[in-house]
Amino acid sequence: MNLKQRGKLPIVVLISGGGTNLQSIIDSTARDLPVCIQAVISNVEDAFGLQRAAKAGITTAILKHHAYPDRSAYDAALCQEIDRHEPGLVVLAGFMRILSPAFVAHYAGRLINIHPSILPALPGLHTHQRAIDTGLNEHGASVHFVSDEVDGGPIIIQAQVPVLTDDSAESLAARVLQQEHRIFPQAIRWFAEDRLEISDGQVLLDGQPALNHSAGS
Ligand code: NHR
Ligand code: GAR
Repeated sequence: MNLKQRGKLPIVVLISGGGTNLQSIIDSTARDLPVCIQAVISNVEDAFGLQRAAKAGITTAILKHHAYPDRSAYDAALCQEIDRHEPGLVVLAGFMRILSPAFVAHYAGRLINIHPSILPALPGLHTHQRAIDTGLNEHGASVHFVSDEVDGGPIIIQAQVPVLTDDSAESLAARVLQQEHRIFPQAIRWFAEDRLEISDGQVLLDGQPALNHSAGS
């Protein structure tokens, strides 16, 4: 097991896929992000993000949802695996399974997700294709605290990108991912520095509405 490092917030990262957001967090910790990634857990056996974690010397675990009778059994096992690492923050970085209310309650106020749209627009899956199909001019990404309402929890930071006339879902996703790699480490930094609070369903940064900061860096 990783040793916890002095003054650093222990976090656990959940993934299902390529893990470029995980990589941006790993790279930020190698610079000055004051967190220590205790473990990376995937529900998908061959998620490339697991290789990124292993390369960085981070403990990994695979918990396949198919192996459990239902969502609550899976979530209970996931909870147990996460809690072994005693994280102060749990990060969903491209994790593709909806989490049950019991799971969300267990990590209330210390569970965050990055979602590839400017919420409340386009919750759910396949957001890039939907942005194109709907004819949106602007798309982007949001980091939010996770609540029972999928993609409906309090928003910490957002970033906007233009939708170009010749965009495919892939080209648009690549433009959005560049922004994700900037705003996710930023949100985690604010959390680790204890600068975020939730008040009346809204996120405050240093006591002020956090979304005012989204336009800047
Ligand atoms: N859980 C809760 N309770 N609340 C949220 O806001 C959550 C969550 C779990 C994941 C990420 C979310 C996203 O950013 C997320 C937010 C998966 C689905 C989904 O429909 C929807 C939203 C998100 C992630 N998943 C299918 C399911 O049945 C499975 C899809 C698949 O395996 O490919 O869980 O978009
Ligand atoms: C990211 O775009 C993330 O916002 C999105 O999946 C991608 C994961 O990329 N998340 C969801 O769609 C959650 N349902 P990554 O594995 O390279 O970080």
